[in-house]
Amino acid sequence: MPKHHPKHYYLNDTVYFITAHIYKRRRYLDADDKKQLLFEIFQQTFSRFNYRLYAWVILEDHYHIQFKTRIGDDFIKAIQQIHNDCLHRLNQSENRRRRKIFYNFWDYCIRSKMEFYSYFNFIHYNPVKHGYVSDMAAYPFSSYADWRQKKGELWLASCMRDFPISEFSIPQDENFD
Ligand code: NI
Repeated sequence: MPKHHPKHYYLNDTVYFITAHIYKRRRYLDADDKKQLLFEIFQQTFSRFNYRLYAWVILEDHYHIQFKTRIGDDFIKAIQQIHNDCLHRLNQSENRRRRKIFYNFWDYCIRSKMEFYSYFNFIHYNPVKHGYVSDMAAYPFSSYADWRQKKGELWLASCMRDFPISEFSIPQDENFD
C-alpha cells in the first residue's frame, strides 16, 4: 500500500462547488465564443465522467460550477481535463502556445440542502456581483436560462428568497487588484 494515498479524498455521488481563476486574473475569456468553448468543455468532460453539472457561470477571468460526482476518484482528472482542454483549444486558436490559463481551483463539498441552494444562487447572481449586468437573467453565460426554462422564473425567484445570498460570500471570489 502506498503511504498517504488520498484514495477517497473526493466522495462518490456528492455535490461539490468549485472556483477557478485564470493565471494572474487575466481576462482571457473576454469574448462570447471563448466562454462558449469553456461551456462545451464542461459538458463534454462531465458527460465523459458521468458527472452531473447543476449550475455554472463563466466570467472573463474565472468560473464557478456546482456538480455531482459519480466516482470521486475521477474528480481531479475531470478538472484537469477541463483546464487542459481549455488551455490547448484556446491557445491553439489564438496561436499562444506557452500561455498559462487555469492553474488552480478551490473546492467545497456541499453538505445540505441549504448549502446546495446558497451556492446555486451564488452562481447565478455572480455576473451581477462582478458588475457585468444588473439583472442576472440578462447574462448568457450561466445556467440561469436553463433553469428558467426547466423550472420557471417563479421557482428561481423562490430559491433566491428562501436561500438568500446577502450574507454569503466566499473569499476566493473577491476582486483584488
Ligand atoms: Ni465570481
